[in-house]
Amino acid sequence: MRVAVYPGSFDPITCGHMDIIRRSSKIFDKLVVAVLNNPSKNSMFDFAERKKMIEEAISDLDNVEVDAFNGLLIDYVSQKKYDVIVKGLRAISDFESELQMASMNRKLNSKIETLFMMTATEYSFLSSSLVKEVFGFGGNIESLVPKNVIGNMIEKFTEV
Ligand code: COD
Repeated sequence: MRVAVYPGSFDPITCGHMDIIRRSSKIFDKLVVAVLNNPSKNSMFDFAERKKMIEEAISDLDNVEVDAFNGLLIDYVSQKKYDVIVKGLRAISDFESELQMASMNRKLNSKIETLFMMTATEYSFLSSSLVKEVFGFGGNIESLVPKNVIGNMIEKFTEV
């Protein structure tokens, strides 16, 4: 069984992330969405909130599950005996840092490959940070995040 890991902060999960999840889940037997649980990282949603939003968004996908990791991604993937890391690529700007991370991960464990999936054109501009910024200034994010995320955003912004 080929298991792929799609790691990220997902603060919050966006339609760009969901596109990569849906497409890569068709290629592998199982896809694990691995959420970085790093309390020192300044995220808007805490780990439990980010994980719950993903679980709700993927509920129709049978071979996708959500897990947590901290520390080095490559250690997590090796310990779990997973096969492949999947990453999304939006633009040339992503390429440099993703190449650096993939090369470092390969140096640390040459058995685990990183596969890149090009973003769908309609999400090529989309990031969690922009979603938060647009929403914070009253912009419409309905086509940018899964439906269940909107309620969480409203809650978060009214509690601030
Ligand atoms: N379309 C397609 N893909 C997208 C989109 C979009 N619109 N938006 C984001 N993505 C991709 C990103 O390119 C990334 O592959 C993934 O989705 C997750 O995105 P984010 O923004 O939620 O997550 P990041 O980029 O903050 O996650 C970085 C990691 C957590 C993967 C990284 O920091 C990491 O591996 N940390 C663990 C520590 C470690 O191992 N460090 C050494 C690395 S060599």
